[in-house]
Amino acid sequence: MRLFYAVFLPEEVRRALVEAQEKVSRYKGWKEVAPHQLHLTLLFLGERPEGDLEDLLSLGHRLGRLYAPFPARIRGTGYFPNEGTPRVWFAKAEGEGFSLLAGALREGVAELLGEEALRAGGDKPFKPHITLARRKAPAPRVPPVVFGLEWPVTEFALVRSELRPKGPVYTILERFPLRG
Ligand code: 2AM
Repeated sequence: MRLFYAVFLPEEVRRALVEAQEKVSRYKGWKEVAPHQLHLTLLFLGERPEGDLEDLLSLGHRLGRLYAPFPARIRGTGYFPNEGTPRVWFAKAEGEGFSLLAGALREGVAELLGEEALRAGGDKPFKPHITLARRKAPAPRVPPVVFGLEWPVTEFALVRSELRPKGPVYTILERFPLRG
């Protein structure tokens, strides 16, 4: 199972991001992420054996009990990579809780499944973002979009990703409410 931990977005935030996605929709080279799939990845785990699920679920619940809801903001957009040809156009997210949770998940996963389980996500520093579109063919950059979005993050989730010809399909396996 291809797995990751992520935060999904409330309807009003999603609506604003979908509006921004219209900026790239006329360029064939950009493929937008479907509205219901918009998310912020906390930790990408890659392919894991089904036997790991129990540990990953209990880690989620344990951290949910430990961490409190926190405020998040989105103010602008950016590209990965920033220089040269971009692959991903994203909305930049801010909120201390994202890094705290991502760090705690890394630590927890390493403890339960070994450092090896962190390898899939690579060793790039954690940059909280919501991918809005992926570049599949030559397409221009779009001017930055400015947002004034703020919302409370009240839960995160363990998500399964299935790679299909039309693009990945994400299924929430379990939600972990933040009640710390
Ligand atoms: P992205 O949106 O920036 O591509 C599911 O693939 C989620 O995990 C996506 O949000 C993706 O981020 C993230 N992710 C992080 N590292 C990844 C990796 N090495 N391969 C695939 N997805 C990764």
